[in-house]
Amino acid sequence: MSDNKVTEQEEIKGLSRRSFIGAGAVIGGASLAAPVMTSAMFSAAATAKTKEKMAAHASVAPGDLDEYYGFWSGGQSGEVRVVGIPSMRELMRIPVFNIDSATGWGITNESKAVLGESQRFLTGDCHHPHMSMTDGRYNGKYVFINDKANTRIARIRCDVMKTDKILEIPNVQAIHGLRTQKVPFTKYVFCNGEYEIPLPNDGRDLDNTSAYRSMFNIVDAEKMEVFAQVIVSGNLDNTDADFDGRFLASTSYNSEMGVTLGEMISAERDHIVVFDLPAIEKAVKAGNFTTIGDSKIPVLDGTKENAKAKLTRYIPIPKSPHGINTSPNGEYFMVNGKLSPTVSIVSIKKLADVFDHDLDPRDAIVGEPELGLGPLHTAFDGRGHAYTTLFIDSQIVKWDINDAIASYNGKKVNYVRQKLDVHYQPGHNHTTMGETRDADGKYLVSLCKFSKDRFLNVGPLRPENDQLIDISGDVMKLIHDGPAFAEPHDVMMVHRSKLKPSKLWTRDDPFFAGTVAMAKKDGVTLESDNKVIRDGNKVRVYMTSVAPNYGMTEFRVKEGNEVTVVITNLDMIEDVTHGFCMTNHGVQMEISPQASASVTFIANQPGVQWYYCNWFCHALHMEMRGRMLVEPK
Ligand code: K7E
Ligand code: CUA
Repeated sequence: MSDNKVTEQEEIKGLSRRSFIGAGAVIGGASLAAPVMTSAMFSAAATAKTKEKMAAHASVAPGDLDEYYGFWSGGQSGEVRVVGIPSMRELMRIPVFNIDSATGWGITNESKAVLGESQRFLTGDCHHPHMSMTDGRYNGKYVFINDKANTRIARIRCDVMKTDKILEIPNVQAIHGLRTQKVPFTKYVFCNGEYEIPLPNDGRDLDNTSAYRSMFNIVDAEKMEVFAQVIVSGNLDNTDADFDGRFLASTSYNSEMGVTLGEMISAERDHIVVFDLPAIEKAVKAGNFTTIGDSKIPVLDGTKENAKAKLTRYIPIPKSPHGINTSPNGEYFMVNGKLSPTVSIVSIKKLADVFDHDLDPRDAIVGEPELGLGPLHTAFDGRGHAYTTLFIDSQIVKWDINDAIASYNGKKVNYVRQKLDVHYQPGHNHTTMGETRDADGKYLVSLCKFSKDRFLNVGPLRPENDQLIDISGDVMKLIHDGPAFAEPHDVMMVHRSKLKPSKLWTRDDPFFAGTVAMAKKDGVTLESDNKVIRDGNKVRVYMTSVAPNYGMTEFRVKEGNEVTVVITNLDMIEDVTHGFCMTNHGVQMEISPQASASVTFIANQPGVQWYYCNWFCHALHMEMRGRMLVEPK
């Protein structure tokens, strides 16, 4: 709609707005009533000086620390990344659903214990990282993330920034939307099964699509076990929780339960499903549930047809909604229209009347501002503004929530405050602390799906572009382009005061408790012993490491032995991480200060096999190596 207008940012780049893929065709003809102010109307023509000023704003000087931790979904890479805000410097990668050559994730015995049965999967598709909360505020304890590819969720411990639990969710397919309970604390993690399947999905009803179902999943956050599953009408996409501890709401883009694209977008309206958590807990407690196949998980009927159970309510929403976001004042669920140019504002207060006093569900909608083409996700600044990504328009639209509600009530008022071009096609956006009571309105990140011409060409596969936007003033300002590999989808940003990561491991950490127990059985003291234990065909090699030495520079095994190498890093100095790599065996791992790590492999090649430290630790790091002597059979 502002195709011929030049915004401040584009003037800076000396570019005019690019037209992009013809996605507009999907909803061609949608009219947009809201008058629009572009950035250009807010500021004088941009100059090189403005550009300099903006760059200065985004930079954090060498040696200075960022103000926020960003937890970035790693998309199809299956990992989570920690990024400093506002520098956008990548600080760490936390392997979750992937195999990681640097840390040995998926290779070490400790990580395999976390992966459990699900280590048979080598892939992951992460979308939604969300931190645990207490009273609607981040508590710095865990970050949870979904795996759409293999129907799992994982938990990351924020003290050591390692994944400590992975859970496969049965009876559903493709976990997509995920949120943590905000109030009173994160007792549960909520996640949506996106694709509809027969229940149980054991070969029955292959062609009987009317028997397919999606389910909402409630997971105990401490135990990492499924507490209950709720069958719904339609499918489930994204979800969010209220600030009262009562309602959850999920979007459904396929209420038709179609199996082809045409069928999925045939109805004029889809819906959101609102779940009443205390009612669900009560039903489970009362034993009012069934189970599916040999799974013992309580399954509740929350379909439209079972309205009398009062577990759920369905609110009609324009066709194919996508993201859903709770405003940080706890008043509204914002339902992003995707195929509709609107966001539907659902009053959470009125939801109580829908459940308790049979108010018409559609009456819970108190606003439906028209914002632009392809609204996908909304973020907040804590000052009454909402920021919605417009996928098709390639813009972030900033709008005033109260004015949008007033406009819905017939008042002539312009609720759109600004539209800022982003590059290009944004999916999620997220503001600093914006999903909590502490929303501080400082920065917004726009996760753009396409970077096209923003960076040097790196071949047909391009990076995404995660753009940093300063939202602290009246006008949004784009201050940084951040190329990122493998579609992040979503991100959450938490003030650094909320997190206190450890500098060293503590020796009693549960992460390597299994290894400690194994050593104890072998009569080995990990902190001092360098010992080989022979147990039939199995050989366990225990050694210490202190830069630049391994406690053992050779050990002897027989061809075909199953060898477990356990290393305990005795270094007490921050950042002195050692590694262990057995050449030609596909084996390597990280051992950070005061940690124990272990790896098991078959000594299948007779001869001299050198092992070495593969994390640079000391001037004599190259010399930190030893020999595995393998006697032929
Ligand atoms: Cu919009 Cu998976 Cu949150 Cu992608 S989802 S954008
Ligand atoms: Cu130890 Cu490099």
